[in-house]
Amino acid sequence: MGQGNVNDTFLVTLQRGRQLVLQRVNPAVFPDPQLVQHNIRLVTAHLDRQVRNSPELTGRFTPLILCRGKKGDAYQDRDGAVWRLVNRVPGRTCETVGRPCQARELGRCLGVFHRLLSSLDPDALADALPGFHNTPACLKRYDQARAACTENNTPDIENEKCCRFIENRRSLAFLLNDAPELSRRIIHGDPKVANFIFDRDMENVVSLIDLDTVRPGLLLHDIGDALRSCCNPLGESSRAPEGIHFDPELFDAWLAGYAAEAELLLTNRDKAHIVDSVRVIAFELGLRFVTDHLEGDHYFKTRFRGHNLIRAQVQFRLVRSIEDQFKDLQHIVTTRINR
Ligand code: GN1
Ligand code: MG
Repeated sequence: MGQGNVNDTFLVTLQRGRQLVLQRVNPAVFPDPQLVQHNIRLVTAHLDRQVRNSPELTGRFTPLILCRGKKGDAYQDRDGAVWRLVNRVPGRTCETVGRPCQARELGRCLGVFHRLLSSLDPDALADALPGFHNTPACLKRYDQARAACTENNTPDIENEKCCRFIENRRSLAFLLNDAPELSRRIIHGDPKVANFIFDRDMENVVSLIDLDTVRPGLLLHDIGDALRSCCNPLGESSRAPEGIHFDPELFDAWLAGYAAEAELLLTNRDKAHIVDSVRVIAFELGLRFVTDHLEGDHYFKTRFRGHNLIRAQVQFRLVRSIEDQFKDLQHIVTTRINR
């Protein structure tokens, strides 16, 4: 199932027709898959309790539920991989959205997710993926990969373009880390469009899945990540990076949806850094793709050599498009949520 870049996901249909989702957590990415399971256990139980206590959410947000077997909710394979089963939330997924009402729904659902988890202590969760969303560490790892690469072989032209882009924007990697007092909460860690479930008509978003990266983090990590995905109508695996742009209408609609649910979680500092957060997370993801290319494509699944470079170019185009519209986007933020 799905197009995950890291784990493997399967649809299981039982004899009587009930459907479940079976997942293998990639041990090459998550050093301790039992920690991932610990986080998911806490988060799913909390969401389930919260939704039961919020009648207005019935039918509007369906949480994932871990299936329990006789020996617990996880099976550890001989290769170290952890397997788990969850309910299948009926509905549809997509890689991109085009309509503002869909962007609004995506924002609303992430807002619900953040709001419901705001009553759970972030420190109860483990850091199951050290270094994740640590942009300066991503830059450092890129530097190391690049140094190792120029020693061994001659990099190609596309690669060089990406490297020049990174050189010109090194300071971007420190922007969120150096900003004081941004809100730290439990975050999803990977709220891209494909991780939300729409209903059959593609009108309402009913769930947020793929909880491997739930962790303590900045709300702005999630907000930036969600927006870099939602406001890119051509998608992160577009083969034509030249056409990529950051769509302000989708941005506006997403913010309206998020604010309706979770505006109270955001401080003025958070609000002031929303546009920056999108730029930083797009830059960070681009860095991660280039680094994986230089290291030989061992982290993200790729379909051809150079795939990670194209993905990186898409993210870098987004960064540029956000920079070109910076003032307008800041204005949208103030009209939408700086009341
Ligand atoms: C990876 O595996 P998947 O597709 O859920 C990655 C995210 C990236 C995303 C980009 C653990 O997510 O950080 O944003 O690809 N997950 C991990 O598509 O690295
Ligand atoms: Mg994921």
